[in-house]
Amino acid sequence: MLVHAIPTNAGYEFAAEVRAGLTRAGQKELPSKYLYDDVGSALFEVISHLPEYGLTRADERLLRRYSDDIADRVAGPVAIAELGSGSGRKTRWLLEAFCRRQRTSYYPVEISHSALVMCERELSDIDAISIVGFEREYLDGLLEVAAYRKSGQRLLVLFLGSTIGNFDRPAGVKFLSDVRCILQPGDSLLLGTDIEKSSIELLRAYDDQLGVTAAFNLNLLARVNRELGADFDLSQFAHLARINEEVRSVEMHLESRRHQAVSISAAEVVVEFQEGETIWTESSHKYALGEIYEMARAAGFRCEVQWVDQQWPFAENLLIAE
Ligand code: AVI
Repeated sequence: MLVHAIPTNAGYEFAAEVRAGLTRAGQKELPSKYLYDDVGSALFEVISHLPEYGLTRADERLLRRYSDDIADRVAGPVAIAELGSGSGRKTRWLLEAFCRRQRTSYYPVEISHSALVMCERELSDIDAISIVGFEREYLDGLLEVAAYRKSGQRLLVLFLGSTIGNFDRPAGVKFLSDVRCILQPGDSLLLGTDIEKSSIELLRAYDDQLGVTAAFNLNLLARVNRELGADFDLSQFAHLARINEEVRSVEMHLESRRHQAVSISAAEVVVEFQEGETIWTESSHKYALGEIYEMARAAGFRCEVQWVDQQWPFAENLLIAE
């Protein structure tokens, strides 16, 4: 696979965002995108197999069951761009369905180099596929994919796994609008969304018995230690999952077990934590089925079909650019 990578000053950006998030007045926070270094991505892969966390399996079930239906609806020559492909495992069904119909170009867009490598290993045996990976942020990668489009070719964008839920609602609609601006009328977006469920189910899913989600969350502090020379004592922070009824999300936090100060060398800062104070690390918003039609409309799409999993309420939504 050809991988387009660009040198970035990622280390500098990470330090700046950590400093800004931990020194802001009020709720301290760290951006959830930093949960996914190699260790975090591997832990997320384990989460996707946990009995308590049905989201990824629901996504996969829908893609397996409806991939032919999706491929029939997005007819004609098509290039497929996937934003945040991960290992590519769940995309296989869909790509096989498209490749049974015609030769298909697949462009995974990922900030993680190792995920792109895994993705190619997982999918390159499919007949009639060509894979070109973009090691980029989502919208930068999509812009480049759009520049590769051949005349008469449709673009299908995949944004699966309810990653949209990790944006707050206004930012989610803004992101969909930004995607829409890069597309042409008639192009499509397959959007995976996790549907609202009980607080009990959500707390179980985001605070599993084995402690894998806790490790996934705590790894963010371990990463700051590794990459920014910080001295977080991981045993002095606890994983916390909490429901935010107002915005219909489940939040992950890291709670300081005592009053303590942490030095972060590359960010040139010492941060003080009170006992019980938390760092907010992620929100996963959950959606009502009808709401997705409204979000689509607000972003310049029309929601043509919605496929819903019965075992774990989750929807695959096919949006068409208007
Ligand atoms: C990637 N994302 C959709 C997951 C979610 O459910 O919000 C990340 C995750 N966080 C904790 N468990 C899984």
